[in-house]
Amino acid sequence: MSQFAKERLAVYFIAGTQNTDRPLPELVFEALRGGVTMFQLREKGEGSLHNENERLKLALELKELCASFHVPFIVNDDVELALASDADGLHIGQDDTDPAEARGRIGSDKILGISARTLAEAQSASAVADYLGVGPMFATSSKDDAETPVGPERIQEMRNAGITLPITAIGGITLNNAEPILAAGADGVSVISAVSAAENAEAAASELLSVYRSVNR
Ligand code: TZP
Ligand code: MG
Repeated sequence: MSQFAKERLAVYFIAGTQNTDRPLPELVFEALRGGVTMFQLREKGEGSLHNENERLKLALELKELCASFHVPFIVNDDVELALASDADGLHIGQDDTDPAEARGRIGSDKILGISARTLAEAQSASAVADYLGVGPMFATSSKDDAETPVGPERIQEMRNAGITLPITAIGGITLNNAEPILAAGADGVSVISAVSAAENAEAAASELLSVYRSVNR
């Protein structure tokens, strides 16, 4: 596993072409200016790019943008794209590539994130992941096939059971509900709409960072 610092998870912005009417790099640039600490390209669902060359071109542009802010660039699900763009890491869900296979393909120096909704999933992912994405915390409209929300209690349950891996919470997280999630033992929050649908993405990112800092000082 890579030397992954959990502080990277403070404010994890996730987005794809489908989440904005504007050019994605423009939105990501604003989020980076606002202080997001990690970015994931999640090019998925209705309105997303399917052409391989277009996906790679976008990934390379976003990777460079993130690098200029010293922010890790993570690719969701698509191992080929992560490799082709030399992304800093890969994030996979329970129905995606097998975790051990994914780790083997990206190598030990890259960041591997795995979605875990249950304690059993978290325990099994802990063998190969650098961090866990736990959720959905709350109801969300950003993921078509999102399962029933588990709430911040699930993070507490994982911590009580001895899961020590860095955890980012995901699903329906906003400025107004981030604090109890961090208090429950999450190392940070992952958001799509709280930043991508905000009137001012930079301000939204910076306000989320302020909540993180107010809990972690
Ligand atoms: N995985 C679980 S919930 C979710 C993903 C990708 C969507 C999160 O989006 P939002 O807009 O922050 O609820
Ligand atoms: Mg998936």
